[in-house]
Amino acid sequence: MTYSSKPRKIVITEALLYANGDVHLGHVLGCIQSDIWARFQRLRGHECHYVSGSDTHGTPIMIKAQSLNLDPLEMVINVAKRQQEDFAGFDISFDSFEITHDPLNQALVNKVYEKLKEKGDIVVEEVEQAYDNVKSMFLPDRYIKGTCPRCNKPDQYGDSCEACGATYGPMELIDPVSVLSGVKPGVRTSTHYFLKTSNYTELLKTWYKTCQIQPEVINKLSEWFETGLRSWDISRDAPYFGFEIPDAPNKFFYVWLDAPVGYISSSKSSADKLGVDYNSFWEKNSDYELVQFMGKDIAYFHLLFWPVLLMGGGYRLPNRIQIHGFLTVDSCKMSKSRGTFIRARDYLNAGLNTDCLRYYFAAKLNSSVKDIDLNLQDMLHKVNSDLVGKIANIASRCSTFVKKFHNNILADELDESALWELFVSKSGEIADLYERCEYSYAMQEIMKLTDLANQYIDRCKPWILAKQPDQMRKVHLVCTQGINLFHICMIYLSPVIPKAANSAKEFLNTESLCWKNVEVPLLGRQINDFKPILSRLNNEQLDILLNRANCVSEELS
Ligand code: B3M
Ligand code: ZN
Repeated sequence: MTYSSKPRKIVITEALLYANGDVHLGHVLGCIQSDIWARFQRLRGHECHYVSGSDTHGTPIMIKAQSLNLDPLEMVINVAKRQQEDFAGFDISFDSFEITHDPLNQALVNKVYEKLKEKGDIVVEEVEQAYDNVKSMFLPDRYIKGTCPRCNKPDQYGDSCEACGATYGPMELIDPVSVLSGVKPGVRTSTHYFLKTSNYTELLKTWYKTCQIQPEVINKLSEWFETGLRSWDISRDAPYFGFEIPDAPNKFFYVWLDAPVGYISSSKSSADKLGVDYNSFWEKNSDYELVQFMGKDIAYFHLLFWPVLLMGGGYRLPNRIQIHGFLTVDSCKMSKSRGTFIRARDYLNAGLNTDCLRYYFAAKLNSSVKDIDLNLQDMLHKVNSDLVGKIANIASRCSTFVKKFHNNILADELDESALWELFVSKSGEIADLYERCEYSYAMQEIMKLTDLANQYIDRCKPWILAKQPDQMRKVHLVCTQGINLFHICMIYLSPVIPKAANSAKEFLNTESLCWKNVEVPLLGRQINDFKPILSRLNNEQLDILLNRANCVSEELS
């Protein structure tokens, strides 16, 4: 795909987080990926609406609220607020962040449902389901545990065995018990509402051809289609925290129906801020691009069910689905018992600079769905060597002389314009890497430039020239050149390290680090005193972080 340089209009979504727990670094990874993309597009001058929110419905949320003796709505509002603060701590620049338990969302969900019904896409069927007689509720598979019927491993969930991988129905477990009451569930019949996704098989296949989807994911899609699309159960019986189905008292929409519609309702607040109509994002033939970011575990919902809701509801379809892998810590799944379950808050409260994690993730992220590993020692090394040792070093080496001999005024020409032009010429290539979410390659290209800049300063040795009175003009030109190379590198890096980019902006005394300023040299102008744009990470900070993560494991276990 090629992109013209003319202004684009883009709606960017990040998956909505369940409102039943704290944000952890795995969630932060996903948001950093989409945030870098959103910041990059804004920097390029495009109109962006970066939308997310809290997914507030479903059985786990209802149960959690009960266990805390809270009204579920009160709980989710509090959790969503905390989540929003955590994301803000990592400079995730959402333009909209709303909860799905919202009147507009309910109205939109009802509208989609009515349209599907009119089209004959909803069917009603009797379903047998496990029932907890003590709690008086139907039990989702995950709320039933028992011994695996195949390998006899005890304490397995009602849908699959973690030991042997067998899949089965919950009542096939040996000695099944309800996780909620501890008693053996009964079986009851109930009427459920199903969405016939198979009515959309051909339309889905046509959409896959035009939507930008990673090749690994396309392969997965063919697997799903091999057996044909099964109808999707979109109703749940009371008690349930969600939206009641309008023509079916005591039946609720399954959380996965109203959650993605939450992208639409949440986008309204971003649209309002710019004085545009959010309907224009979602109508057929919309002139907005729709790019959706998410983790690999929910690709299924976004590629099979969500587009059916959009088509059924008369909306446009996404142009691009960008899927990322999970976060591992020291090559293992994050684990509370190992103390590697790191919450966003642990990181923030340990006082670590968030640009460090953002840069570390960017240096590892590319457009594949492979998992990303966090190793704190590796992060320390990478951040100290690249951000402090390379990028900040350029500015700190040159700024001293500009301050001491020239009152912080830059020279009116560059020392080596060819080198400056080389930096400028990388703009297209680096932009293309950001566009394609190949951040790790973008970081490599930028770091090659910082190496060239440092080699240039090493070669010119302004600290030696500065001792020779007849070389003062040369010192001025060399340092002006170095500061200009720093300026370009900081523009290239600013989607990734916004805090450092802000300090750089102050130092360079420039209004903005927008992308097109790469081509505008800073000459003959006043700059400010240099302050470190980022300090080194040290082992004490990492120890504080790990201690906090360990405390969380104890609190939770
Ligand atoms: N809340 C699952 C998750 O948090 C779900 C995503 C909804 S996106 C519409 O991973
Ligand atoms: Zn088993």
